[in-house]
Amino acid sequence: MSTIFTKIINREINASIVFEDDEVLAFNDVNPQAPVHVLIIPKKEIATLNDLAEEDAALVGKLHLVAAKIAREKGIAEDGYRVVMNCNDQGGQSVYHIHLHLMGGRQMSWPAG
Ligand code: IU
Repeated sequence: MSTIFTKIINREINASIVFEDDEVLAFNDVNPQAPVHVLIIPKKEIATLNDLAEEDAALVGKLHLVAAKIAREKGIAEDGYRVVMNCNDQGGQSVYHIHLHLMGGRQMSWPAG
């Protein structure tokens, strides 16, 4: 089932886009939890981490490569940052289209809440 992220991909809803290619889109989170908070999503609709197929392995790897590229561009690579993907309700997932959160620009705490 499609989510609001498909509307962002299709430009039916505005987002502050920071990266795009034929497979991946990245945009600033509308409710940032850190000075840098970017969501990196595949254009392919995959609801949760549980729904990944073997054929998605390269795509998910690419999400991480894009995260690292954006981190470098935003100047947070050296100090450090966090990349996280929430899965289902107890994991804190609210939009059921997989996405990496790239967060940085402040000290992260651990364990995550
Ligand atoms: P989550 O891991 O599924 O909880 O993350 C969803 C994120 O999507 C969350 O950080 C929201 O602020 C963000 N978001 C957004 O950037 N734009 C939107 O239109 C909606 C959610 I809805």
